[in-house]
Amino acid sequence: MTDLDSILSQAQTAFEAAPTSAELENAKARFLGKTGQVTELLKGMAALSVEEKKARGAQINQLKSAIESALQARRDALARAELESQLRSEALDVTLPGRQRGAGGLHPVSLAIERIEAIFGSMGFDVAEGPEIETDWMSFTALNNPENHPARSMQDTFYVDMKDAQGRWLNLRPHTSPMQVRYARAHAQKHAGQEPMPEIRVIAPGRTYRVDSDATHSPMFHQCEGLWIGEHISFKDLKVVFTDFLRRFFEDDSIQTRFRPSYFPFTEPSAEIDMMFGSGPLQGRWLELAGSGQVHPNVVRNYGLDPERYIGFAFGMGPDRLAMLRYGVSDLRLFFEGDLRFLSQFR
Ligand code: 2NM
Repeated sequence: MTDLDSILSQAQTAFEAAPTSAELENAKARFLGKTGQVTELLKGMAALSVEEKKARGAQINQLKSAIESALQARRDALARAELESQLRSEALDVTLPGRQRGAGGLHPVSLAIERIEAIFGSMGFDVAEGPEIETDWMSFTALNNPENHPARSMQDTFYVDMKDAQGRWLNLRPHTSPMQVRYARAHAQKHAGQEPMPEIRVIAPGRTYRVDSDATHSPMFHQCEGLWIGEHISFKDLKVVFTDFLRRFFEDDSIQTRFRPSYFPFTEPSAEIDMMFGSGPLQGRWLELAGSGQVHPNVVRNYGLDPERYIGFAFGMGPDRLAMLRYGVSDLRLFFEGDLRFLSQFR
């Protein structure tokens, strides 16, 4: 191998080994630069005769152009590689679906409560609001629960480890009745001396709490109670109002209702309300749906009203259960797990 062949192969090896354009240009300087090997060869020709210069010059020029084409080949290869890696890193799949901000939606239980409020609203019922932490008197005493009633026990009711300003123990309300007691007392006070007192027509939807947890009970659940008090409100009105409500809630005029005698401390007489769909997958089965009754005279007295004059009915139902029936949900716990795959189906 001549000295020229050796330089060419050194150049080819150096160019191939250059990983970037910048390093390739450095390698180029070692062969073609001012002090590069080819330039040094040309300088070395000064001492040669004219004949020798001709032959040697031609060989060196050949070497120079061979090195230049090796350099150009490597430049092209590096440029291609750089372009390819840029294309890869900036790749854009225009067939991907666009990114959107997800639209929010109401929880199915909220949807059920909205339906309940709209239907009772159309029948002249106001919507009560009230605190979730209550006094013993509001949760139990006002509702005619005796001092030793089991509902007051810690097995059934969550107590708050705190007393109010009057030194009364507090609890997480086990039903929404306290909202109705507060509403009725405010109503009685507001219309004191007015003849006749306008009727009380109100529903009380909201969160309630009991020490209970399994497939059909959650320690936090929802209730919606209703109350209609006037001078001539009877059980017949309860039957009409509640049956009409159910038919509108489920959009099914073939729904039938049944009132079964029962017991609650706050109503006398009391009844469980069962319903039966006239069509659909649940057709022909009685389903327990609500409790109800004529408000007990002691409770009417606690509203601040004369039970000899004012009478009416109350009922209580579970919006969670109504939502399960309306939307075909089989497990109550799904409502409270916050899983968007479940919840977004109700948007
Ligand atoms: C129920 C069942 C029956 C009810 C009673 C009252 C009040 F305040 F008038 F005493 N509110 N709600 C009631 C009656 C609730 O839930 C199963």
